Amino acid sequence: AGRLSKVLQLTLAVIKPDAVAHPMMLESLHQRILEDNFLIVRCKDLIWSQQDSERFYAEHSGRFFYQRLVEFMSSGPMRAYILAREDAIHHWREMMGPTKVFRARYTSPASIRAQFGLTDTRNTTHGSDSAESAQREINFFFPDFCVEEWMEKDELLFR
Ligand code: RTP
Ligand code: MG
Repeated sequence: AGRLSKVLQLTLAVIKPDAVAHPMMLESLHQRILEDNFLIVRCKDLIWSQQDSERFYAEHSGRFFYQRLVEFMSSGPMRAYILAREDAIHHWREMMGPTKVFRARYTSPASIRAQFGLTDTRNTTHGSDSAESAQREINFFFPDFCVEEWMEKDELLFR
């Protein structure tokens, strides 16, 4: 019971190349992550090859935006985080706001995409959309990180 019984969840968050290119945007997003009580479990800067990008977004191959998405995501540095928090997956997606920037500005003006997004593709951030995606995406970005092992270390927090 008490505070330790709260259930932590892991999610994968990415600051996309459009936001990393702007130093103040990157700094501001990092601050927002801390202010919203996420624990930063891992953080790294990386650049994708076109192949990495195609592999990560394979589920979208065939969609009209696939080519520009793949090119954009391999166009420059990005930052990936493993974040822990109660309800982390849902909370980070709430913070990002809707995918489409126009919709984000209309329905969630305080969201990250509303404030910093440029277009429906260059929309500043990514976040896992389910526990299954989080597992897959954490493995994709951090192949050395073992979710099970990390959770066992903080057994009290995860039950
Ligand atoms: P994400 O997967 O990045 O968290 O975003 P999401 O679920 O909100 O959006 P999804 O439909 O899965 O699309 C993945 C990413 O593709 C780009 N996109 N461009 N109309 C367009 O130009 C368009 N639509 C989607 C975005 O970068 C989106 O985050
Ligand atoms: Mg998605």
